[in-house]
Amino acid sequence: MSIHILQTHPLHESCETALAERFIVHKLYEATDRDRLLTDTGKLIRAIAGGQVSAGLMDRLPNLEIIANFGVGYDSIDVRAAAARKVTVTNTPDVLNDGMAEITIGLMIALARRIPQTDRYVREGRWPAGNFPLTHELRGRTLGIVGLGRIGKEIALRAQAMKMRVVYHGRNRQDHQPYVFYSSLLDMARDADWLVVVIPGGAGTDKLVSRAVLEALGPDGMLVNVARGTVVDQEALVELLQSGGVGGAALDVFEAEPTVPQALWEMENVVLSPHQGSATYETRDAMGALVVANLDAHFAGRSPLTPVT
Ligand code: 8YV
Repeated sequence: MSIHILQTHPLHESCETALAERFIVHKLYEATDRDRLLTDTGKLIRAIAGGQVSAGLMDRLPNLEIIANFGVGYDSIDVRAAAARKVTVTNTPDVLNDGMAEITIGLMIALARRIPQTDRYVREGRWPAGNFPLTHELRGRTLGIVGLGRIGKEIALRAQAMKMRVVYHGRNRQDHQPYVFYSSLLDMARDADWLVVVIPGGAGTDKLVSRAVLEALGPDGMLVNVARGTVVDQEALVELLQSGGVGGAALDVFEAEPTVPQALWEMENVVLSPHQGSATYETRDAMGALVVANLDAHFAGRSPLTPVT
């Protein structure tokens, strides 16, 4: 029996190949007339591969059983609407922890040592006229991790290799973690030199890193966001970076991707990255394999490997 699935956006190549071997795949994002595609095939669709799934889209798919998201963050899926319709949602946790932690430390070093700027300095032929200004180290600084989850813990390990002191804020104290816990994000921002944001996006965390938190981080403080743009008050961040209220920022995510505020392009105390956290062959292959494994398990009558609830 052939199973029809809907793919909502482009996926990593190895994932698309594996899906095509198993299922009849309808690509919503390639349809010139999406409404027509949903009218013609909506009743056949039993699974979605990918995110960006609203309640309205689910309404067009009366036989939908499972949404297999390509990503650990599933804030682009209306999970409440899915639960109400008894539709399973899966994500791709763990397989991206190392890749995410590597880019986070990379962004921190890039920001502290001004690596993009020094590269430009050499390419622009400015070195013969004088040395690049001195920079700062990570060693000895306090890193406040906002969200000590699976990825946060990998970042904490690597930050200690940089000889940093690690503290964290989250919903709960984690008894078996060796790092100091702050129940107040504001207090942690005040005490930390670096804030790394690695919490899930969505309504519950919208602008959690508020103007007040950024002001508490202060003129010597550095912000790194590898989570979601929505988690930080981006407008306040831009203003504080401009005025010197915050020392610097390394940003992999933005409020309205792929749009990055022009003001940030012009700042020397900022490192910009186009949502590269999981963007390696190793991690994307593993994420794709997990999407497929979740669908395989579901259609074989077993529980999916990584349901979100
Ligand atoms: C990807 C991500 O950029 O896992 C997540 O939550 O944001 C990233 O891994 C994204 O899912 C790719 O589509």
